[in-house]
Amino acid sequence: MESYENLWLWVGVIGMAVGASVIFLLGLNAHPARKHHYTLAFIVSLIATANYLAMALGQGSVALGSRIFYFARYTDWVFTTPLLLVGLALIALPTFVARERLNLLFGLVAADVFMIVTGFVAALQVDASKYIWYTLSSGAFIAVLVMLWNQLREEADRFPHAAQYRTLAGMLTALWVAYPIVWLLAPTGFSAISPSVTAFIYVVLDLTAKVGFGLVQIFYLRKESVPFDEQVRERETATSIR
Ligand code: RET
Repeated sequence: MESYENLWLWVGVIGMAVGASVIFLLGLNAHPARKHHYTLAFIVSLIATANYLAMALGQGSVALGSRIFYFARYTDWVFTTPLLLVGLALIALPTFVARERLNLLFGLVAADVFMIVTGFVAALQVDASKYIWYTLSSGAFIAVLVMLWNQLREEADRFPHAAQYRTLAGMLTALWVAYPIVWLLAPTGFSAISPSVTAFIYVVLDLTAKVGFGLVQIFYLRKESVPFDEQVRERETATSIR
């Protein structure tokens, strides 16, 4: 059974590497006004490739009490989850508006980084004190979701990607909510599921939340003949929109 755990980590390496390559190739002929979306999605899958490689090679984990602690999950998430949120925010808002919403963007990124760092501290504990950190991390997660579904959704509603934003935010919410549940069921929590089942669920979630989520965004963008920023500039004057 344990050998399957390693198999799932290699599926992560290959899946992320293939995802990164596809996104890179699609980015080669991307419209210059949309290139940053490809760059973000590419960096996310590249970071995941490296972290999955470290885990598959046995370098991204250490023995902790009776379990193996995969610290590389957190070195992945601490970089990739903020980038995923910024990518989503740049679907909601044209870049020239996003520049003026730094408070919201920094708030999202800060709450998200806080969530991953406190989640990392939770995973490091071998006694029940981990649930204190877990609760703190969950509080930050709720803050992220509140910002996505209140402030950012309200902003998105003023722009042409309102519908795409809702779909993507819905996809993100459904996938991200699964992580703290898996964490609780996994050896990090109650050990209700084995290490290999945990590795399997995480790799499915990670591939969908990174490569799948990136490709859906790219698909939306490629369907539009006029890039988002230009659509907004054409529709209204910059001053009336701000
Ligand atoms: C932890 C445990 C502590 C409580 C909470 C968590 C949330 C983790 C999340 C991770 C998302 C990861 C993604 C990865 C890449 O694609 C740290 C599991 C709330 C939401 C999207």
